This record gives sequence, structure tokens and C-alpha cells, in this order.
Amino acid sequence: MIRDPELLNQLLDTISRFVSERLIPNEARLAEEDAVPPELLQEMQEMGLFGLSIPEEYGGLGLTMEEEALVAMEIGRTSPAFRSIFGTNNGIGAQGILIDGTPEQKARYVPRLATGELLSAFCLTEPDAGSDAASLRTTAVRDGDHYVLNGTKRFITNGPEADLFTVMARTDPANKGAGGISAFIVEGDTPGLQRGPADRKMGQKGAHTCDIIFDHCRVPAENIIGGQEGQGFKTAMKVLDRGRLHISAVCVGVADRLVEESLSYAMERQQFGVPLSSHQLIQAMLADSKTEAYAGRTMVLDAARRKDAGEDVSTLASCAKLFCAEMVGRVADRAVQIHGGSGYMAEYAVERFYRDVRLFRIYEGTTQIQQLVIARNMVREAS
Ligand code: COS
Repeated sequence: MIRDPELLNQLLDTISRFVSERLIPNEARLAEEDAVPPELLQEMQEMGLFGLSIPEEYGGLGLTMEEEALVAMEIGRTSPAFRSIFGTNNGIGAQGILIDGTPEQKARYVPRLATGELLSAFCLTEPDAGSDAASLRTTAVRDGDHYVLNGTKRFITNGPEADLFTVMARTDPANKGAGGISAFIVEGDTPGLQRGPADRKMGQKGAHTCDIIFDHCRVPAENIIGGQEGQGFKTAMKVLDRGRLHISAVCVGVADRLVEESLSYAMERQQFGVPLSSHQLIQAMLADSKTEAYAGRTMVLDAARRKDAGEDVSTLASCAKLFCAEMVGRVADRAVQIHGGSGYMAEYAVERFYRDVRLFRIYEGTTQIQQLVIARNMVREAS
């Protein structure tokens, strides 16, 4: 649902220029310093990127899912770590409060999330609960007008720097499944919240993750999302429905960039007396990558439009995540192949992207979890 095509085109143009002129030239620095340069963070804040999908009444840009997908595709043309910090903030970090929070919770936190004054993170995964998220072990025990949280969350994006965490924890020890889980808003400076050392990762340098440890961490009872116990798993799943579409759009953007890099290298580099792009086996790889990136784009936009129209897109979001994450992996692999020996060298962007995109098949639900969600929904609908 594009609300105002002219305004949206202006926003996309501005972001496209920012990506080309500011982010792409700083990709190597981002990887080397393992941090988003502070001046770029500030520019992102000024452009409103920290509040992309937060409604205007809370100071965000209030983008629809389709609009957000188009923005994510544009931002996908550069290192995914640039997107990670603000995408996580107004994506999985803030959406739990937005989707299921009480009016008071939204009023208290969302305006500061929209400006980037508060940085947020999403705490679902644990050392022993990844794909089987409903088996999580972090506990939240009621004690007067507080809950006391104990447990460890793992691989938490924005963890080292977040000011606010959406935390899924078990409030009903007798219920070992999804129904025993509640979601909490936990402020980063709450006593008993500790951060582990930053993880050392294969790629996406500049996007930071770490363990978040809750050790008798007392959280006000009013911070249970929606004011109700037992709803936390559903909140997490709804957040992920949106998150998976956002990540799919990022995969499309990265694939577009890799196609561009592959084409320009193939047109420049000569072998057997002609440019690589004249060789049919190279052409086949270029054509396959272009086709797959286009298929991903079409798929994401269709699912996003349906979400904006109010349809349940749980299945389609998983279809998009499954296809786009695998697709960008294939496109990155071809990009390295087209670059030949150079593609294995760190001074070429495709070497870095090849490592960066590997994460897309894992986080916000592995490819295998998407297959499971799709097939289970198919069977359920047919029964
Ligand atoms: N929206 C709303 N509610 C949902 C939902 C969705 N998309 N998906 C599931 N639910 C509800 C179900 O309807 C069910 O509710 P009822 O008990 O009232 O019927 C409840 O949540 C439990 O669902 P389900 O029985 O399907 O849970 P399971 O434990 O069997 O499995 C999977 C759920 C495997 C799909 C889930 O654990 C998952 O997505 N895992 C991957 C986690 C992930 O993406 N981790 C990445 C970390 S975040 S970066």
C-alpha cells in the first residue's frame, strides 16, 4: 500500500544517494573497524531511518510493509551491517511493543525508539533454545509488583549497545510450551542485566551481537507487554512475520548489488581476447542471478502488499524468507565465481558479501524453520 508515491520516491531517492555516496564508500572501513562510523550513525538518525516502520504518531515515518520493503531493498545495496543497527531497532526490537504493547508502554518507549535516542534489541534465542523457541528456559517469577528474570539470551543483535530489550521469558513453569511464555520490556541499565563479550563472527562486521544474562533482574510488572501473561510467544511470532519480510527485502537488495558488481567486472575483465561478459557460460550465471533477484523482488512485494491489505502472511513471509535467503546465497556464490581468483580476495566487495549473506539463511528462522512453518500451515489449512 503506497500512500503517497511522490513522497515515497523522494525518500527512496534520498536513501539511494545516501547508500551510493556515503555508505558504499565506507564499507571497507565498516568491516575494518567493526563499527558503524559515528558520523554515519548520526546521518541515519537525521534521515529518520531509526523509525522507518514506527507510526507517525510516535515520531516515526510510519512506512507500510510495502514501503518498508522498498526501502530495505535500497539499503540492501550496501553492507548489511549498516542496516542491522537501525533495522533491528525499529524492526524486531520495537515491533513487540508496537504490535501488542499497551498504550502506556507505547507512549513511554516508542517515541524515543523512533528517533534512535533509545536503541533496542530482541531477546528470544538462548543457548539451548534456537529453532525450538518455545522451549526457552529464561524464567520470570512474580514478586510483588515486579518480575524477577533469570536466564541467558544468545546472539542478541545490538546487544552490546541496546538501551531496551524485548525479552521472552517463562512466567508459567508448569507450562513448558509456548503458552507459558510472556514478553517483557527490560531497560538496559536494570540491575542484574549483564552483557557478555561481543561475539566474533564470520561476517557482517560492524553489526554486534552478544549474550544477555539476566541474574535476578527485577523488572516492573507493568513492563509485561500487553499487560498479560502467556502472550509472549505469539508476540514473538508476529514480530518475526514482519521481520522475515524485511530480511527478504534486504536479501533482494544485496542480490541486486551483487548482480551489478558481477556485470561490471564481467564487462571489464578480458579473457581469451574478449570481455568475460561475451562468454556464454558467464552470461548464464549473470542471467540466472538477475532472474532470481527479480523473482525475489516480486515475491517480497506481493507478500508485503497482502500484509498491508490485512491478510495473514505468516506462510508467505516464510516463503519469501526461504527463497530470498537461499537465492542471495546462490547469487553471492556466482558473483565470486564470475570474479574468479579476485573474488577470493578481500579487496573485492564480493568476498565480503559472500560471508555476510551466509547469515540470512540462519537468523530470524533458518531455512529449515521456514520450510516447517510453510508446510505446517499448508496442512492446517487443508485439514
Ligand atoms: N502469529 C501469531 N501466532 C502464532 C504464529 C504467528 N506467526 N505462529 C505461531 N503462533 C501461535 C500458534 O497459533 C500457537 O497458538 P495456540 O497455542 O493458541 O494454538 C502458538 O503460537 C504456538 O505455536 P506452535 O504450536 O506453532 O509452536 P511450535 O513451538 O510448535 O513451533 C516454530 C513454532 C518452530 C515455528 C517457532 O518456534 C519458530 O518460528 N522458531 C524459529 C525461531 C526463530 O525464528 N528464531 C530466530 C531468532 S530471532 S532473530
